[in-house]
Amino acid sequence: MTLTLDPENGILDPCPQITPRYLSDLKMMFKDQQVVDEILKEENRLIYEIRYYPFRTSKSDMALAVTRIFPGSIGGEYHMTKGHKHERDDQPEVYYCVKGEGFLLLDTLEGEFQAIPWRAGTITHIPPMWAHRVINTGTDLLVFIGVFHLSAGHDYEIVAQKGFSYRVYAVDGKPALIRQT
Ligand code: M6P
Ligand code: ZN
Repeated sequence: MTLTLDPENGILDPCPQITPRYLSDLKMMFKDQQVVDEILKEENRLIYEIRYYPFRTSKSDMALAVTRIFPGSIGGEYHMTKGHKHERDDQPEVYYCVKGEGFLLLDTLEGEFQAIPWRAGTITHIPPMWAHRVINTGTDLLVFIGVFHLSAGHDYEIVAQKGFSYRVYAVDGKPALIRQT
């Protein structure tokens, strides 16, 4: 199976499934809930979209997902993915940044944390059991590819409960990692 990705806009062809993520879908992930509520009164902003393709074979299934995060911030906090940990403890993932700039946050949610600076061309292996979240700190679209086993599963609940150790804010127009207590 061969797919085509337009690196300029992150459009995948063919693409059987597109999942849009609006502010209302990741409301709880941003720190400033008052600002979230104020924005939601005006508009339910589209933060990012996931284009998904499952590669099904007789023995082992993989999946590819292309995510396009639009630029912007909520209460000074840059647009980001919801972030998840895999339900299966033995499942890693590879992320490849196709376009844009930002950070990949990796967090065990039990004290260990890494922020990987990202730009077009960066490839990061995400080990099993590490939660992962991508932040768009640029003024343009951030596009990245994720490749993982179809059975890995997404645990969003644990991320919502425990939270990442750091948040990424725009401070004087530049990204700053702020430790969460
Ligand atoms: C990558 C993959 C997908 C994931 C997407 C958005 O493309 O890891 O499995 O759905 O990023 O991340 P999230 O699910 O955390 O919103
Ligand atoms: Zn994942």
